[in-house]
Amino acid sequence: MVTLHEGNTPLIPAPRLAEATDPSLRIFLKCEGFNPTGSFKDRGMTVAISKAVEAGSRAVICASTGNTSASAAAYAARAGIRAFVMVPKGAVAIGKLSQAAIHGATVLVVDGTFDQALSIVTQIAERHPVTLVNSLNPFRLEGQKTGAFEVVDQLGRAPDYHLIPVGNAGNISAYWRGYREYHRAGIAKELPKMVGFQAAGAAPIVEDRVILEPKTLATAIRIGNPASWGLAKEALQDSQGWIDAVTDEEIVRGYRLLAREEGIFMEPASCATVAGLAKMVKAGRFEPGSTLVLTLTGHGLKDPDTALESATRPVSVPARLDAVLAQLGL
Ligand code: AN7
Repeated sequence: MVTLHEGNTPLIPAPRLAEATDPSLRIFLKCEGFNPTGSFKDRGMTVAISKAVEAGSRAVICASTGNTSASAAAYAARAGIRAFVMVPKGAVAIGKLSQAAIHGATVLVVDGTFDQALSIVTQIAERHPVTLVNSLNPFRLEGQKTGAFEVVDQLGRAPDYHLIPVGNAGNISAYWRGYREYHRAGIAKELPKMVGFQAAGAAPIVEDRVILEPKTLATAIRIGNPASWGLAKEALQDSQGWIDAVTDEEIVRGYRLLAREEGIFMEPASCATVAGLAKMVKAGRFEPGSTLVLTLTGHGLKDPDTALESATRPVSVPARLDAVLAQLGL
């Protein structure tokens, strides 16, 4: 097994989010940004890379909005095999790019979208001796479903609603599979309603059409033609859940709220769930007293640029006591 001891991430209560939205709700945050490479992708990558090595593969390939490439690069390094990653130009957060680079992956920046890159790497993996580690690789979702197992283990039950950001739509599908398996095994008596959120400029499932030029500041979910579209629709239908879109402005509001009120710094795509929480509470979509889990998919340090742009700027001061005190207003 090729592992960096991923998983076992904390499920943290979020009373201030409840206060800010609906105090009757019990809200918990599944902090997937605390995985080894800073995102939930590690749960799937440990399985995908282990199975690739088992099958004798010496190289893996993926297209990525950033986190998959960071995870693939790290696990390939751990396994001693090569990683080729393709990312869209100008649309990947700097932390993710630096991870892929330092782990020794061959990084190709494509002048196009994630969806175009995914189509290219899929064709390459069909014809050449490299293993595709995008979530079209079935072992990825098998690993990612453990997120749902852990939520039930930690909460002692399944939540009433599970809120999750949707990009390529693998994770919502994986969580639903996990919940169903635990339910079938009798470990969870309940099943949650799965509630997905896409960014308004990149909401193909919400709008039920391919988006050729997706746009959002949440670059992780800037995806116009999700690979697991069908599985995600099944998850939404079977769980009696739903999917909605949140604007970049709402995402940034959620991003700041989470960081400032709960002390948890997650990247913008993750905060589509916080934005979605606020929007759905306003729309009266949650039964009062319900238990909610939000998957926070990636760490805030992945994208320091957006953090600085979204917050009060640091202030420069001369190295003098009076000048510092004047700034502090004490
Ligand atoms: C932080 O890295 O697709 O719906 O190439 O990085 O399972 O795709 C990332 C996706 C949510 C969406 N939050 O999950 C990639 C990539 C973060 C992400 C998603 C991603 P899926």
